[in-house]
Amino acid sequence: MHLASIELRLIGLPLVRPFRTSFGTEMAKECVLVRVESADGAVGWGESVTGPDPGFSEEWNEGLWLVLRDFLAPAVFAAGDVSADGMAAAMSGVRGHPMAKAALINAVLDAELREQGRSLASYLGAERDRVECGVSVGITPTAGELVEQVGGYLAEGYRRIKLKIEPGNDVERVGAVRDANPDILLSVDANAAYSLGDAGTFRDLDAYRLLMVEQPLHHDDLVEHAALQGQIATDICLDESIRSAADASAALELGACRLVNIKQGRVGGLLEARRVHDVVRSQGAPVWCGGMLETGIGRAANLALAALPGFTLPGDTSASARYFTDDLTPPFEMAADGTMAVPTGAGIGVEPRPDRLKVCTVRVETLRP
Ligand code: OSB
Ligand code: MG
Repeated sequence: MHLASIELRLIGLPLVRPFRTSFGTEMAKECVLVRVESADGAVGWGESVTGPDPGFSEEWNEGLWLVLRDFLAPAVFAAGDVSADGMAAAMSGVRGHPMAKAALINAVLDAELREQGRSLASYLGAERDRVECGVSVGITPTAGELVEQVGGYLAEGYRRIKLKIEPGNDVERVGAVRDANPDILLSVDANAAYSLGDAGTFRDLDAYRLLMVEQPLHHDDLVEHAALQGQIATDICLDESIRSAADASAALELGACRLVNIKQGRVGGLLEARRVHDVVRSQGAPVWCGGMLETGIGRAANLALAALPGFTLPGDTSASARYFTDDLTPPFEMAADGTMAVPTGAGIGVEPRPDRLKVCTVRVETLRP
């Protein structure tokens, strides 16, 4: 399709509770929505997984905005007739910036699929119409509050609990949650807060039968993760370190992890995410769908992806109400059995509600050829 416009929109939605990780505290979801419109009037939406600062990755909202405005949008306009499939090549003159590329590729893919009347889930090769939901629980002021929050999520039906940890808030906290819930699927996510010298902490965590430990070490490292995996029983899952199918393949080959968290935005969009799924599956390892506290736009895309056959563990695909009192889209709800329906409409299957979009918008800029 020929793109007539690319609209960038910075948005902000308050979170129902602060979300604290080893790299910071978020009080609100702030990201960039990309809306593309083709010359024929087809419209598509993409949501960035960037936040207000480069804490999780090198990319962040203002940087993403500039690289889209000054480099990626001009490259895509210059390419003329583009398809989602050909966009990585059209944007290959820009090194890195997978999150910026993802937001634009996903928007074009959504527009194409809406035009064809085909759902994203069907296009990607989904084999389920519902997915299992887990929930990611931020670091709380006290262990008591953590046990209480976990109890609330379990009562709602969540099928896997993931605890954020950091040095000083780890073994004891995990022990408290495990003692209160001997049989649940429980995992931890360190967001790169530890070093190889902390291997003893992870050997202590082995006692709690965790499903996995996510990204214990440096965000960019595979070699040290392989060394740590050799010293502990719990499976390592990588998040930050995996930015492409090639990274995933190398990490498994090296023994740096035994499973992979796929966040489509982190790997350059839905098409590369499917390649990560395929390569990890072919190497015999499971994947699961990560999250970045997405609004309904990003959540819809994640749910379609999570319905692929290699996603064999519950994802960070929680209900809208876990994040927002009022989502950008009609709310995604989880059934009492801890599953959520995969959208069936054309493209991602949802659109922002105009009234909510207006209230949540901080800034808009429309780019044209
Ligand atoms: O590491 O998985 C992470 C949120 C923001 C940044 C990084 C991460 C997360 C989460 C939230 O864990 C998962 C969700 O969207 O519910
Ligand atoms: Mg993570």
